[in-house]
Amino acid sequence: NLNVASEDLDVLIVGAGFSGLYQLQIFRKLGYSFKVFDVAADIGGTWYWNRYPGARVDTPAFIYTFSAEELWKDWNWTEKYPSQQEMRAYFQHVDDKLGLKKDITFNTRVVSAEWDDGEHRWTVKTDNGLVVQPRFLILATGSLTVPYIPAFKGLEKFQGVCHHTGRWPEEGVAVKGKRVAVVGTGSTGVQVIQEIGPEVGHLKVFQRTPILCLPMGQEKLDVETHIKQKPLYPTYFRFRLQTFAGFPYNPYPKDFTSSTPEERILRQEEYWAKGGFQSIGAFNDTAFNQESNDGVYAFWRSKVRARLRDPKMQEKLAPTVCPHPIGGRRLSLEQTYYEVFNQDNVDLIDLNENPIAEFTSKGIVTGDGKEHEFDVIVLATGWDGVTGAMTKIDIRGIGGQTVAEKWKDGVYTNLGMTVSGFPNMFFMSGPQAPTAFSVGPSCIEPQGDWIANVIKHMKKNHLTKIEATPEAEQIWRGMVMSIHDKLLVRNARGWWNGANIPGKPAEILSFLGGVPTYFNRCTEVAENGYEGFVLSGKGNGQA
Ligand code: NA7
Repeated sequence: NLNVASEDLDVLIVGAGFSGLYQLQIFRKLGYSFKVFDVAADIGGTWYWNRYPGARVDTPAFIYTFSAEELWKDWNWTEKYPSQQEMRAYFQHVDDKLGLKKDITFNTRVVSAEWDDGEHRWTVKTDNGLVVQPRFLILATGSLTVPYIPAFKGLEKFQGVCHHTGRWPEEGVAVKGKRVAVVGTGSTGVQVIQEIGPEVGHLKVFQRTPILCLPMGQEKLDVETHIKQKPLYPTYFRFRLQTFAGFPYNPYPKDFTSSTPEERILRQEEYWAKGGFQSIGAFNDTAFNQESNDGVYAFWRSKVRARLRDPKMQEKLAPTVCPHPIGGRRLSLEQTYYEVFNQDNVDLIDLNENPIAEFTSKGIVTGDGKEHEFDVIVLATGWDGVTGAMTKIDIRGIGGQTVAEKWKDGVYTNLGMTVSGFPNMFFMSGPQAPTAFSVGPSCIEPQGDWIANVIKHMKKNHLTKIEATPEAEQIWRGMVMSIHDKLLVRNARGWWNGANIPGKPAEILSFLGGVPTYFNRCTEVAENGYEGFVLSGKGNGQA
């Protein structure tokens, strides 16, 4: 496939993480010509890049995988929530089974893509001089792939070791006994802090917003457990598409506001003991009712405070008033995060009281004028999420407009997979789909199937161009926004709504109507002959 003539290329897939690999094996089975480009040196996407200390999946591994039996029947996870190293071993296993790597061009970054409306093809260029002209362009570029490093004054002056977590060096960084700073307390910061906390000499955590962490409930898994569980895997893989967030469970069906105080306590204690995201003990009304949200928060706060010795730390990490509605920002799973803040050699610097003024050759100066000296600074400052990987590529559709220009004031898509003005371009795990609010692989497979089915339909009917209509985009955007506006998430700010990136329009970037509703709509659109799209064939007019 690597030698296919450019003008005969059916599909270019950008990215070789879960999404790209899923597409690769589909098109290979269909016998279509395709290429896959990835800037990394190996497969795995997110799990290739995120090699910072403590990096770990926080979804139970048995559903955080491809669903094909040939890929799980002789693969056994060692932990319920596996490490990044084990995720990489999993991807290697997938390659051992399917031999995917031989069809991928690594170390190759796609820098531009231009639509040719005469030929009905894209012209795609890479940073190492490749030029290909696929009929279809599939952006499997991931939702958290473009690191965000704030424009800290003097950052370049620091003489010690400083890395963003998403670009951690393969050979690692020695932190034992060192003076270490962690800037940022999202899910990534949590994992780094609990991993390195016990071994560093001194740790200073620079926190702007406290994160709500839940007990992970980590378990070691033995082969017997897998033997018992595997007969149920196919059922779980189907069920994950029937639940709101693609997990193997649904929200509790009762409202907090109509439950008795005893019911509330018993339910919350029962779920807390389970571990995982469900341990927040959310009720049916927690996402939209402030009283329910406050009640769930009060329970969480009491549990976390009980683990912290110092009342000042209690207030910093589990404040009296919830920093944002529960469900408005992503929760995180922890194992020993809070215990780290009981250590004598750990300080928390609240950036709301004492912001970062500048970086110096020795460390970080805070607003109070104090210089904090470090050997290592970890930037756990997040990502230009969901849209960043797409807007970074110079993608020019009809009339030469770029995706970045089109989305300058807000995102427009049809079904969270296509963009009007950008024919024959599909994206996975991107904006206005449920991805950020669900389990990655749960959405990737049906999105991948939907896209492959469109392409199959077009080839079968000798069609060469498909484009979403601007009207369909307006309707889809309206639906995404109207669901969001009913939920308390509207009062939160973070990567879910782009508010973490200066200058990026702050608006919800995900479809929050749930996984089943989303895919039912996608299926309906296909069954109605791709309503909301215009399909045509080169030389044979409108279809
Ligand atoms: P997140 O969740 O976006 O967290 C980034 C953290 O960095 C967060 O605590 C931010 O504070 C902090 N941050 C960002 N900019 C600054 C500046 N300028 N100064 C200080 N602190 C800053 O990214 P993660 O990588 O942790 O997690 C991303 C996802 O990966 C996660 O949700 C899971 O889905 C897996 P803030 O909260 O904005 O006040």
